[in-house]
This record gives sequence, structure tokens and C-alpha cells, in this order.
Amino acid sequence: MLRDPMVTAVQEKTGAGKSVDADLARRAFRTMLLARATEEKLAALYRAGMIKGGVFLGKGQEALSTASAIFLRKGDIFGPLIRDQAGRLAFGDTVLDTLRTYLGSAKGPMRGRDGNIHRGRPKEGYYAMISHLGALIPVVAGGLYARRLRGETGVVGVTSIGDGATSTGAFHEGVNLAAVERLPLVVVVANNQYAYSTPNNRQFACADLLDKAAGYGIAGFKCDGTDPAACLETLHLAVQAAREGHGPQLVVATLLRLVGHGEHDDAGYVDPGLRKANVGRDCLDVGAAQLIEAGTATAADIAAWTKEAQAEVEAALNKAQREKGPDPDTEDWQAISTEHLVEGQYDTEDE
Ligand SMILES: Cc1ncc(C[n+]2csc(CCOP(=O)(O)OP(=O)(O)O)c2C)c(N)n1
Repeated sequence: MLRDPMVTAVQEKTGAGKSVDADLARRAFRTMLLARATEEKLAALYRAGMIKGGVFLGKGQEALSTASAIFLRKGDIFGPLIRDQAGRLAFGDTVLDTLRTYLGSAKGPMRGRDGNIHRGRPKEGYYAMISHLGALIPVVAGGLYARRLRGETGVVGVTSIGDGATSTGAFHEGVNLAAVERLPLVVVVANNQYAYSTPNNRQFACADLLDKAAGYGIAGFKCDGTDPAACLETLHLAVQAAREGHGPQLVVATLLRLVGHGEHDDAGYVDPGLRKANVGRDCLDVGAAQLIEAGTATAADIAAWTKEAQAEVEAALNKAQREKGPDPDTEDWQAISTEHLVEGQYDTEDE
């Protein structure tokens, strides 16, 4: 039996397109600012010894991360990675729930029971991250397959990974399954040049990570991950293509992680030349210049938004810090708050 021909298109987006309007560009930039303000506070809390466990940040990846989730709607799935604070906020997570989780408040979505990066609200399509190395690809693919079996159409799932995760079995199995089933999955690869301390030339041997799309028979896009307009343009097209039935889409964005792998890591292995190159630009600086040049915002607007973002973080911190952690004597030990679970999934009433 002959296979159906797959639509395979590899495109490079520059951000020059017109599909992203001024309101969306402003909303995306404000999400990036809020993510940066949240993460700056998390880094300070970590250094002050107020957070248990690791803290992994996405500085430099806010443009791509925001774009990954901003086109999603109710009913869609978002499976974030450790560097996706911005995407989480774009998908509807709040700064308050973020801080609650990091500080172990029982009022957070994980009820103070789980590591900060593993938070989610499965019932709302906001999946809790498993491992860093592509483990959510098969899970999001499975969620999309379940929606298909239930007859739900027009939904999209987005999950993101790093360059290192493109070499794992989970990536291969998940992307291959999605390709064969033509699932509406968008896999966003943030090629931030290093998988922890492993540089690209020790991680993969293909000329470009986007070459992998052809290997699986799926479509792909690439863009400059330091350029917010290009990220929005690219993700708009990729999400739309998946939603319209064109199967999985691989998006590869090039950028540089502007912090260590985690706050415990000084990133001393990063080639200083990369920091000075285009790839080492801060997407917040690029985004501010783009908004000002397009007349979409003024420097005064941006300064005011930055202050508002910082004030929102302070207010959330004041609240979360006053909340109690879980009480081991009275808790029922479910990891996720029952109100956020998939209906019936952990319903213990009948047991
Ligand atoms: C299955 C699994 N293998 C190894 C690790 C250890 N580990 C955590 S992050 C990481 C590197 C990830 O690099 P990349 O995928 O490029 O993402 P980045 O951190 O650059 O965003 C490794 C090896 C892990 N968490 N899970």
C-alpha cells in the first residue's frame, strides 16, 4: 500500500510578514517582560536560600517561548520545558501560582508537593513537565491522539525542547508517532547552542537541526530566536498549519541561553564569541527596538510596563510568602490539586 504524500515545507521566517498585529506584538512583549521580572526574582530568592531544589531559567528565550504559546486556545495543549516561564504565562499561568510553587505554598497547583518546574494543570491542557529531554513529546502526541479519538477537531499541541533533546529516543519515538498519525503537534526546538555544557558540534552531526524534519516527513520552519517579530511570525504559521490539518511541524529557533543551565551553573564553558555575536542578543532589547521603530510603543511605555511587571511580581511574592506549606498529617498526598486533574483520572471516591 502506498503512503499518503506528506506536505513537507521548510521555511525560514524573518519577521517581515504582516500576520501579527500591533496588539499581539504588545501583548507578547509584555509577557516577555513579566517572565523576565519573575525569573529575576526567582534567581534572587534562590541566592537567598529561599527556594528548595534547583532553579532553571529561560533568560534569552522569552521571545520564542512567548510565541510558542500565545497562539494557543482553550482545548489546545501546551507542554512547556524548564525555560518556558514566558510560554507558561502566555498560556494562562499566573505569577502568583509560579511563586507559590517555587516557595512550596499548599495553595499552588502542585500543593507544595512537587519540584517547581513540574507544575501544570492537566485539566486545562497545561501539562506538567516530566524530564527535560523530550519526554513530553510522546505525552503531548498522546493527548492529541486522545482528542482525535473523542472526535475533537481543530486542536493543536505545542511542546518545546532544547537542541540536546533532539538526540534522544523520546524525541524520535514521539515525533515519528506524530508524523505517522499526522497529529497536530508543533515541536519547538530552542537551539541555545549548548545542552548543559555540550556544544552543538558534540550533539548532532547534521548541518542544520531542521534537516531532521525531512527525515520524519514533516514540515519545518526556522527562525532567529532572538527576534521577537520573527518568532511570532513563525509560530503563527506553524500553529495554523498544524490546526488546519497539515500534520506535525518542527520549529527550530537559534539563540543563546543568557544564563547558566541552572542558577547553580556559571556557564563558564560558553564561547565568549557567541555572547558578542547576533545569536547572543537579548530578545528583550531586540523587541523593545522593534516596537519603538514600528511606532507600536514608546520608550516611556516600555519603562512603565517594566515597572508594572516588577510590581506584579512583588505583590505575588508578598502573598505567596505568607501562605503555608502542606501539612503532612492532614494531606491526602495526591501530587496535583484535584481541581486541576483530568476529570476522573485520580478520582478516589469509588475506591
Ligand atoms: C532523560 C534525561 N537524561 C538526562 C538528563 C540530564 N539533563 C538535564 S538537562 C540536560 C541537557 C539538556 O539540554 P537541551 O536539551 O539542549 O536543553 P537546554 O537545557 O539547553 O534548554 C541533561 C543532559 C535528564 N534530565 N533527563
